[in-house]
Amino acid sequence: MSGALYRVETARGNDEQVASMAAEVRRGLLATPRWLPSKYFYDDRGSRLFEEITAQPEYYLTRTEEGLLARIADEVVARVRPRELLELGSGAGRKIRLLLAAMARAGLLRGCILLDINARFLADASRALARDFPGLAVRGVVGDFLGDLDLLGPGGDRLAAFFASTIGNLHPDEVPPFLARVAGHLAPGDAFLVGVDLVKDVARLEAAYNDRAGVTAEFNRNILRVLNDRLGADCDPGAFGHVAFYDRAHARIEMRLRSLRLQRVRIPAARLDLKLEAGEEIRTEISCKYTRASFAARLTGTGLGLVHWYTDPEHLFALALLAPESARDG
Ligand code: AVJ
Repeated sequence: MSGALYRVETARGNDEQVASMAAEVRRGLLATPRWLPSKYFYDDRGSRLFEEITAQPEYYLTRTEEGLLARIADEVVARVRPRELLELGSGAGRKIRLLLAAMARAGLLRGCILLDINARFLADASRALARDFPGLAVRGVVGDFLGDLDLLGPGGDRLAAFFASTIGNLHPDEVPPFLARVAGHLAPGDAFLVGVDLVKDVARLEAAYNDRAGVTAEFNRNILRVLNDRLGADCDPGAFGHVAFYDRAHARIEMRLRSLRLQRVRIPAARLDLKLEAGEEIRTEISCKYTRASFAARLTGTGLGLVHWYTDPEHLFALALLAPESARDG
């Protein structure tokens, strides 16, 4: 039998993951204002809820990015001529198929690496890609795109991709060091395709994070269930309301959980016993929105330059094609 060509590795053991999560949660919940790292949304239920968000009529991001990618995939592959695709934060791994198909059409497709925080989604996506692209060698790495890039090895004939405007979850100050680290895994001639949600009408932005069906609210509250499951917390998700609004000054959506009453929350693994006032909020996510200029300003000193800025006709979303400066400068 032709064994499907895929393997999945985990960067860190479970105890180590729980210990670092406990430390991060402790630090965030003791800060003023309180916050939680948004990567902890994505257990199996959270990853599924995010997939459900992408199908909501208000959530224009995913369908706009997919439409744009379908239009430009062949052109990007013709420019970069990659043999290996590397996707950061791959999730269900649908968009990557558009690029893999373009690479296959160009006769270039050899390997693909997926990095994602959710082991189950990663294994499912890796298996499905290996099945659907015969001969493709798929490597799945369970990890986080901020901490675990070093597992990805050196570049060369590589196109890296970071879709969904997940880069918006980073504070703008974190973007240049992140891009510089990605640049360290690219060789001259390689490229990095980054999905970027754009500054737009406030009503449209706020609607995308307050869908009528309430899926985003459920996704937001899911982080509390993750605290319960992984850290032995006793959070009551029903005692928190969903808050999402656009902060114009910082050009970002902020998502928060608002305590609906005075309550106590215990998180044993994080050695926390908190009293939350009625109305007190915990920030669970920032989702920064960019313009071409504000995004380009984040590239300074990263070793990456903007090769091309692709956008949809309505200018809702952009795909920025970045490349190591040395490659552009010759
Ligand atoms: C996939 C992280 C980019 O910020 O729009 C969707 C996650 N949060 N609805 C985003 C999300 C609320 C999404 N990212």
